[in-house]
Amino acid sequence: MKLDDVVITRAIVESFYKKLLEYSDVDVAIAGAGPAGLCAAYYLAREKVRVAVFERKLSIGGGMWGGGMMFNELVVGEEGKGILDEIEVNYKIYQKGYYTADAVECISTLCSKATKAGAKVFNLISVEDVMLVGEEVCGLVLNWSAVQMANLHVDPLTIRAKYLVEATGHPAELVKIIVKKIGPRLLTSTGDIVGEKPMWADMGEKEVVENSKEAYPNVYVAGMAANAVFGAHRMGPIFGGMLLSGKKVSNEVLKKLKTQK
Ligand code: 48H
Repeated sequence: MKLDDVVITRAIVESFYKKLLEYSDVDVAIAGAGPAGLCAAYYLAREKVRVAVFERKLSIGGGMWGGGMMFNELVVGEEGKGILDEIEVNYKIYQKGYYTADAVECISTLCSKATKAGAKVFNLISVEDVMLVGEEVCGLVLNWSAVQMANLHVDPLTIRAKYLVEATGHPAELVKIIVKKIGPRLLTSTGDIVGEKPMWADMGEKEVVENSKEAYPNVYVAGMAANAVFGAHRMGPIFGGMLLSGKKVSNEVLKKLKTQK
């Protein structure tokens, strides 16, 4: 059969816009497709929650590709290993309580699980603001990353979500926007972003799971953003906490969604 170039164009444009329209009003919108954001997306989508993930970069996976200092192997502890079992990622025991997994297998599997469960990942799109109606944060304001990179004056578009998940990593960009625009009214000890503390793997891994919770009404924090917002340690290239954090936030949001019904 002869291929028509214009049919190819129409197929892409029509299917992308259909997808964007379908996901312009969702249950959960996640900012950032690193390990925490993707893991949250998987566990939510698995429960038939409508979830969209917006990722600034061309590639998903955030800081996971590089393992530790570009050695693309990950370490997970005992609890993190449970998630690798659930998502069917291979790992090897290094010594008791320390497991290693291939970073590329882990990201590609996480992404495959999340998207096949129904989560939609929109890459090349940056979250630049939140939608606030009255006192309620109820959506994300989005623009093409290319617009931001070229510093073009182009107005964004907005999508609605019942709940937002901040998973933008160390910079906690989404919560920073909330503090800048709404004021220091977070559910933290100071009301403001408390800030990330120095490296301490054992403590950081535990804290990141504890801190994965609501940080502003309807806004949940996951991954490194959770430790930045609530003020806790970094943990370096051990990734179990990121996965457990994504799962914990998905459970918190699922509870909220159930009480709404
Ligand atoms: C859209 C955005 C925006 C935006 C950023 O950095 P990540 O991998 O984040 P986590 O929390 O899932 O994982 C953290 C981990 O990678 C890490 O850095 C660790 C464990 N560090 C420990 C240590 O001690 O250093 O992913 C965040 C994603 C990235 O892909 C960004 O491009 C994306 O979010 N992002 N997407 N709009 N405004 N800001």
